[in-house]
Amino acid sequence: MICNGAGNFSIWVHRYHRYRRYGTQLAPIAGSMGYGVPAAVAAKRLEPERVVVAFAGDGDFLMTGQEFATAVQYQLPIIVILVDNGMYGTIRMHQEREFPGRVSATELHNPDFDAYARAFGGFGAVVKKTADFAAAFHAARASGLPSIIHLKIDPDAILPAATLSGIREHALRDA
Ligand SMILES: Cc1ncc(C[n+]2csc(CCOP(=O)(O)OP(=O)(O)O)c2C)c(N)n1
Ligand SMILES: [Mg+2]
Repeated sequence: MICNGAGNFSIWVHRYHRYRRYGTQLAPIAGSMGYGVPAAVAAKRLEPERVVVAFAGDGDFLMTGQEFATAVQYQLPIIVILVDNGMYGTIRMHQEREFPGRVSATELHNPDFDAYARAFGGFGAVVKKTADFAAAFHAARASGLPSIIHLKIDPDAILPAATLSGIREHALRDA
């Protein structure tokens, strides 16, 4: 089961993952941030035999990430894939498009999310290169613990087919 909150990080999931079975997607129609992690906790509690993965942005996770404690308390080995670009990327994208170069209140100063997972009694790993992802995912599954895989991504990678710097350049050209 795949769960997600709201933010540009979720676009990759929706664009590249094909949901093949009923009951495999938990996502907020209203676009509310913070939905994915608590949804994963509930899903794993109801369906303990299934693999439950929550995709979260850094901003998204910080809204309800304390529910990781509930996963540990009830021994629910969810896997959170935390996509960290150091910002509210969606909002920054709109800022660059409408007011190129005028960045306002969209940067985030994040904790060490893999250490956060371990502090709660879960499993945490950092991934900085795509090639390292599979091993981290297998280690998370093998741990049997609630897990956070902390992806440090290039902040310029704002959409599958556009960069933040490209959006800014385009907006400056049109201005
Ligand atoms: C509860 C809530 N507050 C605010 C918003 C508006 N909003 C949509 S996406 C977004 C930023 C998402 O940031 P992040 O989770 O880091 O994902 P990114 O876009 O960087 O991938 C905001 C503030 C929202 N959708 N839901
Ligand atoms: Mg972000």
